[in-house]
Amino acid sequence: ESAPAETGRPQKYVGSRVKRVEDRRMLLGQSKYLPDLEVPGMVHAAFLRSPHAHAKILSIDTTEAQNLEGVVAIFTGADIAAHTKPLVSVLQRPESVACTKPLLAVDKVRHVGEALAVVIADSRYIAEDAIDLIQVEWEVLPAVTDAEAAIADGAPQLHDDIPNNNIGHIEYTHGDVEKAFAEADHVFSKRLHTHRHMAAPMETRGVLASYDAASGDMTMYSSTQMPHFIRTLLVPVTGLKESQFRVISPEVGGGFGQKCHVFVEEAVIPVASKLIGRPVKWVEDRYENLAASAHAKDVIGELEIAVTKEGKMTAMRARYIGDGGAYSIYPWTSLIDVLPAANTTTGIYDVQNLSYVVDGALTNKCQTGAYRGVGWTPGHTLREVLIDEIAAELGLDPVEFRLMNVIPSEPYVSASGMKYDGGSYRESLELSAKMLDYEGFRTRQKEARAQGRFIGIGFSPFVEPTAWGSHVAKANGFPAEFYDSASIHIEPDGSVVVTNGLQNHGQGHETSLAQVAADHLGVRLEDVRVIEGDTGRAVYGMGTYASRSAVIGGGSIMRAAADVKKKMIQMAAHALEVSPEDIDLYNGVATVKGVPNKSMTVAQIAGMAHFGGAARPAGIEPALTATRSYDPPETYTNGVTAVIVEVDPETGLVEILRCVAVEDCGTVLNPLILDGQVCGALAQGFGGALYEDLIYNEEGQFLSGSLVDFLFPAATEMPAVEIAHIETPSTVTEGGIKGAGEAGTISGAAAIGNAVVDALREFNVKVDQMPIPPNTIREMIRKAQAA
Ligand code: MCN
Ligand code: SMO
Repeated sequence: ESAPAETGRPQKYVGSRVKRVEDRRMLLGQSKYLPDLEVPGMVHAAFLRSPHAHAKILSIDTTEAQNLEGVVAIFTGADIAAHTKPLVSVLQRPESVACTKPLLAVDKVRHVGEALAVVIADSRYIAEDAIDLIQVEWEVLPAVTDAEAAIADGAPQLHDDIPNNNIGHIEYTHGDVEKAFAEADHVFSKRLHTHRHMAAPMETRGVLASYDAASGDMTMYSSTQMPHFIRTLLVPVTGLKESQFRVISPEVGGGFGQKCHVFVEEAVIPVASKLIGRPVKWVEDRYENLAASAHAKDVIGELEIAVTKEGKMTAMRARYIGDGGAYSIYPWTSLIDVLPAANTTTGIYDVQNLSYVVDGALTNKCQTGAYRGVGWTPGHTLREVLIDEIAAELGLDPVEFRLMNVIPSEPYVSASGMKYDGGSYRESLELSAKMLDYEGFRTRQKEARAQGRFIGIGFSPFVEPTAWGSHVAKANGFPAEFYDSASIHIEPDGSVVVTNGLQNHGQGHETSLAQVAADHLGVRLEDVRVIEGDTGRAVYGMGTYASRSAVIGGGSIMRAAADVKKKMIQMAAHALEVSPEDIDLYNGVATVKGVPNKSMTVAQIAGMAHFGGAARPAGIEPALTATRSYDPPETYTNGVTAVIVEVDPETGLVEILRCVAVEDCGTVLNPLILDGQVCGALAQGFGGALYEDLIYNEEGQFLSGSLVDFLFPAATEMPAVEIAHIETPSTVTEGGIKGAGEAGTISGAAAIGNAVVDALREFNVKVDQMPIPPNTIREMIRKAQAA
């Protein structure tokens, strides 16, 4: 089904449901993940981690542990600090306050699970046993576990150089917000706390580093989403030189944003390998991943909306307080949640008066960082749940109310300054309503109620910012440039190698980006090999996150392909004695237009390019290769998640009866992969709505340290998703592509929240937190009844 017709134009792999080339090795268990890797002489690491939320380290005694047979070395915080620099996390904007994280804690620990020593031993078992033999004397300090309390006066200070435990107080205003509120007929407000949850990738983190003293070369395997960029960021930390530092990301079993940071373990393990002169491997266990990687989306949001009596929203005033945990994550900072939440406050609505205040609190919990949908999720959930409340208060239909306020489908600049590149905002909402037969729904709802059933419908139309380019990075102060590059080589036999700086960890790049290359080169798909995730083999780039690979990877491949194709056509024209305009290069064959039997294969052209000597046209360099970069302007995907749920008010259980996903990500590369992205993102959105909650008690003890305590949905909890695509090509990106990786995780919780409220309409419940597991739904009903 994959190959385009041998004849007939235009050639198009892009847009077809090509099966993923990477699946065979995965389904057969042949993929090599980090834990599968073995290097001769390899030893194993385990980390000593804090049992306290906040404590001084008075002394640390490793003598007994050192003496255990099989222990190779032990490094404390002070030992590692002597050879490294700490991680310093700061945005390039004046409000951002720098936060320093030692690689291993030296004087003080600031959350349960923080690493303070590493043991290297012949086996992981021995290393773990030695960990138990290390004696630490602690002075336990009072912990702060509430974000609002943390930034209030008098809270225990976590870092000497961060007053008020606040890594950034940011204020923004656009338009005349005061006036709009003063003139409004109605003002509605809401507070909603999205609790911390996390990516919880099936594969945990892990590092294997091997230093070769003879050459000075470091090879590091890490389960990371950004091999080149962590290498760059580790240079000042480790003192290694980039030209002698190869980072390889093997098969990665899910990242979901968690693995697009630089973690202390990724610095400690290579440094330890260099110090002991042996390869060192560390594979994170599940407790470590839950307690000490990166949590996410812990945001308290408050939103006020001004509305006229005609139902037009005129202004929004928002406040977002993020709970960043004990350290501002490196390199993006823990403002990675609150800033995106603030930026998308107005969503798909035409509201030009906006103000927001953002605070980045630090508390004695695990750091928070990027996780699919980042802070768009909590901001979006707050707005969309409030919008349903407003519609109910005003006696308006929630879909109608939204349509009365929707932005035009043409390019539009939001009050926060985002440049939407056009989309199907109205159309997608109408389509989702149609797919759920919304017209007939209220009747069906009444009938169900008559039978004692509580069903409800919830709509959640979203914008998904994707593929941030460098100017978006700059506007926010993110410490990176967001271009990427692609390199294309046609080998002498005509087979094609595409490399880029992205990292495929489930998004099907080996297939979808090969489709782009094949189309734009005019070669056969089966001749294209896409290589990513290895600084030793692939051209430099920033890695895969922020739904950037289809747009930026695709765009740089298109550019490089155009250069290589032009050269192939020049060669073929020369050999076939026609002018380049007369050559049609398609599906691996260059043919003289109108003369089907006068042709050359790409293999013949490649042979000529590499070994053709005098047969090549004069003035044209040998070989067929090009490297190009792409740094896109802003592009925004849009769509709607809409669900029908049934709620049992007795037990608080929610069942998703139907789920509709309308997605508009411009030009679609591969609908099969895209559908997988849509469903996967929704599973995570629904997890955040119904199950996932990382809990600390008041002393800062972590209560969610296993997958028995931290629940997420499995296939059995997922509804069948009915997917529809609208294709509004981007007006600004190469090929009209927009990104698509995060939609369901942004929009899923609001859809569930709205549907639950709708199902329980007669109880008049309100959603003021996420998730809403059964006990919370019971609590919501009790609260509403008491009011
Ligand atoms: N796609 C398409 N047409 C488009 C856009 C995308 O066909 N217009 C398809 C392509 O096959 C593309 C894939 O969807 O390869 C994802 O594209 P894109 O939106 O560019 O996202 P990235 O490839 O940059 O992946 C990052 C994104 C993010 S930010 C998170 S978080 C996430 C996600 O991808 N993590 C994932 N999806 C994941 N899927 C898996 N299996 N594992 C993760 O860790
Ligand atoms: S959270 Mo996705 O890796 O941007």
